[in-house]
Amino acid sequence: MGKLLSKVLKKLSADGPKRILMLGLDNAGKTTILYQMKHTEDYSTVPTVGFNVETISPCHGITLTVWDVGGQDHLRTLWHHYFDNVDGLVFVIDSTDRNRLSLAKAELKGIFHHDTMKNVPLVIIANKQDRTDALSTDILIEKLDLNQWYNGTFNIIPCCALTGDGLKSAFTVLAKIIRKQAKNRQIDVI
Ligand SMILES: Nc1nc2c(ncn2[C@@H]2O[C@H](COP(=O)(O)OP(=O)(O)O)[C@@H](O)[C@H]2O)c(=O)[nH]1
Ligand SMILES: [Mg+2]
Repeated sequence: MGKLLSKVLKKLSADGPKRILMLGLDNAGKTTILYQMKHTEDYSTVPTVGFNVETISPCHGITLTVWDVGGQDHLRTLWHHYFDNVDGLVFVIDSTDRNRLSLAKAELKGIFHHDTMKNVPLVIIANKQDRTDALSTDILIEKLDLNQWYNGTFNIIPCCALTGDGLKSAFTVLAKIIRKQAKNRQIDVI
């Protein structure tokens, strides 16, 4: 898994460095995903900046910044430091956490209220799909109301962070959207 993921990330940074944010409620599986990233070939850690913010560089040219959203309003004022020049957002959902789906939705919507985040490519990781009580991606789309409020194309990828299943797909999809958007921007300039 590590090598495949590493290849995807390398491709993603081929045309220049990329800043990716990975956000989600606590317990969604973000740290577990980071652990999977640490198995990539030339992983290196960048010193942690801020309070509960983890920043890693899983391969050359990629910076992945991670924090928990939800329930820590005093930290929100710091978010804008990380919302500039973001190339992609990975939002991690615990597919078994029915009680907090509406909170996850509110947090995700809140992120896109920030001006600098409005057109940032989004991939949602529907994590913990190994569990029998996990909701399907179709149900999650419905519960998160994505068709109602999200303007761009969203992608929701079933994953299991414990095994790494689905992570390669998630980052491949993210890379594709980022590349497509960059191309469109070039066309706009021409
Ligand atoms: N069954 C299952 N458990 C998971 C999965 N991903 C994470 N977990 C567990 O969920 C808990 C929270 O994970 P963690 O990565 O710390 O979440 P974070 O708070 O978002 O960083 C831990 O006990 C993980 O072992 C998964 O895909 N399947
Ligand atoms: Mg964590």
